[in-house]
Amino acid sequence: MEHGGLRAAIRHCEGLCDPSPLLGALSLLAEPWTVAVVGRVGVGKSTLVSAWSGLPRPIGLGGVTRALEIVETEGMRLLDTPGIDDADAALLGLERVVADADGVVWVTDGLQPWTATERDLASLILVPGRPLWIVVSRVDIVPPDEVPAVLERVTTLSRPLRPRAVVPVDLRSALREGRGAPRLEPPIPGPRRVAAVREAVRQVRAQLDERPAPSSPEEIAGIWAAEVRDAIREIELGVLSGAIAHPTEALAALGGRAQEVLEAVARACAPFPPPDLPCPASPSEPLGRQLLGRLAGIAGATRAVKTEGARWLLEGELVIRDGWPGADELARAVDARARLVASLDAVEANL
Ligand SMILES: Nc1nc2c(ncn2[C@@H]2O[C@H](COP(=O)(O)OP(=O)(O)O)[C@@H](O)[C@H]2O)c(=O)[nH]1
Ligand SMILES: [Mg+2]
Repeated sequence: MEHGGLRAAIRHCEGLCDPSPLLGALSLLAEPWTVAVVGRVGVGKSTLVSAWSGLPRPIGLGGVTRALEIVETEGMRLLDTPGIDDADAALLGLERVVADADGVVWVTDGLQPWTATERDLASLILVPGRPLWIVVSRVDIVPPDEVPAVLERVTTLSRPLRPRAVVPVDLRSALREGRGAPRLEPPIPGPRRVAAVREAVRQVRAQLDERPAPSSPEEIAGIWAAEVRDAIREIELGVLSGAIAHPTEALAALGGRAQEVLEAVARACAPFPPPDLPCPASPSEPLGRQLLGRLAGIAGATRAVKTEGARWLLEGELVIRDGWPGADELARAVDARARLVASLDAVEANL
């Protein structure tokens, strides 16, 4: 798998969250691709492992593989398994091996292709979704005109297992002539690794969810405007309903809503300090007194809240727009978080 996406996500965790789940996933991806080579006794499993790795393996009579053997070869870990003629023993030992592998190569003998035992065992042992290749060995000693029928049989009978390929091979000559075995398609992450990476991404997202995202300076401006307009509307309704009857009361009521508005903005900025926003003029301030001097009655009350509300809104917008001391830091934090989320999305999209 391409590790670049994960590396970028790990970089973007800096200052935001703990990258260790992603580091764990990265080291899992760097582990050699583990392929379990399974099949009946004497079908050519050890010969295949040998041809693949270039390392001699005990094969044939007297060379029966009795226990699982691990052969490391360029980025791959090949698991040469004992044959599976004894179904019970096979189930005990192989199920675990296959479950932990990234992929499975099932070797079937071209002279006895896909026997009933193989069919039963395959359906018991193979994990759905685990990449599977079927290698048909000994095609060199199958009469040439029978080869297509042999491959057809294996392909048809193994179809429910959805192998990635059915590959005919002459392993003996491959080994003798040092040609190596046919290469399987390039390793892909495989379900085991995909699940681990998804889980790591989930854990990092959960960390982010625990800390609410700060809003961007543009969003802060939006929140400010909405909150101030809400306060103005509420007091206008108070005037309409008769609860507020004088300009002085209206102005005092607007001032009474200021704390709530400032707190809403501060919450949106957290954990960064909010801008130093203004409050509406109170009836006792010169600005308030000046406004009230010109207004009276219910119409005056509406006028007072509209006028002072508009001034308050605009003044706050100027403070936010001109940038307050913490604005850059807040904008950087918002960007950093967006970059991390985008890189987590990219990691998942690449699986
Ligand atoms: N002619 C021929 N013989 C093969 C082929 N693959 C394996 N053999 C022979 O089959 C015998 C059993 O092979 P081995 O790899 O030990 O089988 P395993 O029990 O599945 O590990 C050996 O004598 C191999 O040389 C093949 O493709 N063609
Ligand atoms: Mg063997």
